[in-house]
Amino acid sequence: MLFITSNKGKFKEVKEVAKIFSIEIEWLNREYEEPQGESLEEIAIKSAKKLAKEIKEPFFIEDSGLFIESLNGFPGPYSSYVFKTIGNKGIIKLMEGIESRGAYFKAVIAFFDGSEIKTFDGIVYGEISREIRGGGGFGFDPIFLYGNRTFAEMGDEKNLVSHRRRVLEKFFSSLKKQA
Ligand code: ITT
Repeated sequence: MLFITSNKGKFKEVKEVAKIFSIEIEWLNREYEEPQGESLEEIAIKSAKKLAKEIKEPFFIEDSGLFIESLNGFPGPYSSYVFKTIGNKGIIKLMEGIESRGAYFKAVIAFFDGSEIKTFDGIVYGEISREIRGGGGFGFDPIFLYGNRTFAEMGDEKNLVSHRRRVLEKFFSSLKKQA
């Protein structure tokens, strides 16, 4: 199964979960333009439709975001841009003095089966930490607390509970049912 992403950390996690389901993943390391949209679903579907014009075999993409509850879901669908601009330090700064720190990661998969596009989602709840912690993972992992550790401190354990793990379980189970 072809997985299109420019994010190496994502690919690594997807490959590990795929192994459990005995699914072989082929990585197409390609950056595609993400259209703006209200939701991750909308963005993922639009991106998959565009890619399906060129790529005729089945593939999937995965769009994720960090949603901070006291910031009304920011950065959400803008996570990639916000990570590149203000990064983890910027988020910690934005959250200074805010006591309510609830946040979640959401991942949406858009799967093109050769004729149609289907979507799946996965969510994990946690909190925004007060400082950057841990050397593992990628992206916002060093500021996302799951229990008393950040995802960046959890090593391989992140991949047992993450939004990505959850969306992949739904997606891979549906593939197995069809096979
Ligand atoms: P592709 O679109 O090429 O797959 P991307 O890095 O642009 O790669 P997203 O748009 O889905 O991926 O990701 C939005 C942002 O959220 C980006 O800055 C990621 O680093 C971050 N992110 C996604 N999944 C994450 C995770 O599991 N842990 C921490 N940060 C994550």
